[in-house]
Amino acid sequence: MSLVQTEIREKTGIITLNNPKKLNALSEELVDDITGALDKFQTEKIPVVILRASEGVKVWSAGHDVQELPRKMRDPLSYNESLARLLRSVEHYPWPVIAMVHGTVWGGACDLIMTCDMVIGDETAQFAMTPAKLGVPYNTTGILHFMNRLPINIAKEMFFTAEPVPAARALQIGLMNHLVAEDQLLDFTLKMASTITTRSLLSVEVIKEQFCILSKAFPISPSDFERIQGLRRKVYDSHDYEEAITAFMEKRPPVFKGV
Ligand code: YXS
Repeated sequence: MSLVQTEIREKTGIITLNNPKKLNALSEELVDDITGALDKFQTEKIPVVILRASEGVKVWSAGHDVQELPRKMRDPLSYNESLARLLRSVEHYPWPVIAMVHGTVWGGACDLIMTCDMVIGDETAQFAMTPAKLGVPYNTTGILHFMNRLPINIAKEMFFTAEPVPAARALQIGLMNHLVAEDQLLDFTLKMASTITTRSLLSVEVIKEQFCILSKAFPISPSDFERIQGLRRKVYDSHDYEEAITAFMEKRPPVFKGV
């Protein structure tokens, strides 16, 4: 039984996250179902995709499935890990992927939203970037997603406070393209999607790919690359990382020691 529902309306593909009992946490299984749906739409040359959660959910997605994070001494966000694979499949879908948000978005799901090409939400939408709460050394490509989309001071505030950003503020800082009333969200999003389907899809595809290439055009020296790897390892090898994951499982606040 798939954890996503898919449909095609007026040449627009819709992928609905549908694992409410796990608050649409981005488990391996859910990630495989989302990437499978994107592959299917790509084969059918569907020119625009809407990524949404089921009607009326409180939580759009609770982020990475914490139960699937390594407990210690392993990079929780490495290149082949499920979240990274999901973000790349959205990034490399040839045509626009629009995030349609009703409900709260957490951690890796916030990065998923930042990787979608556009974001449209209603007044219930909230976005929280949580690695500092979970003792996680976020990865470089993920931080770049936020740097490309938000002023760096705003991106830092999201990472350092891990506090949810409410819808009006998300619109103001440019995290969301549009903030629309809950009862107009789907129609508004479908209307934008159908406008895109009337444009030259070859041109849209090449422009999207150029945005993707240019947004990663950040020269970094091999020694800086290795320094980042070393810094991140210090975190996922730390007491704080192991304590945060354990505390989450034990439903208690973590006690960080900075080591
Ligand atoms: O008590 P049970 O067994 O029913 O389980 C509870 C929660 O433990 C579980 N759950 C999750 N399980 C795995 N991974 C998750 N991310 C996750 N979130 C929740 O779902 C059951 C119901 O949760 P509960 O009782 O807290 O629901 P609620 O309605 O009171 O609160 C909803 C939330 C989303 C506000 C709350 O569940 C929450 O704060 N969840 C954690 C959100 C979060 O911090 N996500 C980041 C995950 S780590 C990640 O994405 C990256 C690695 S990073 O941190 O680096 O960005």
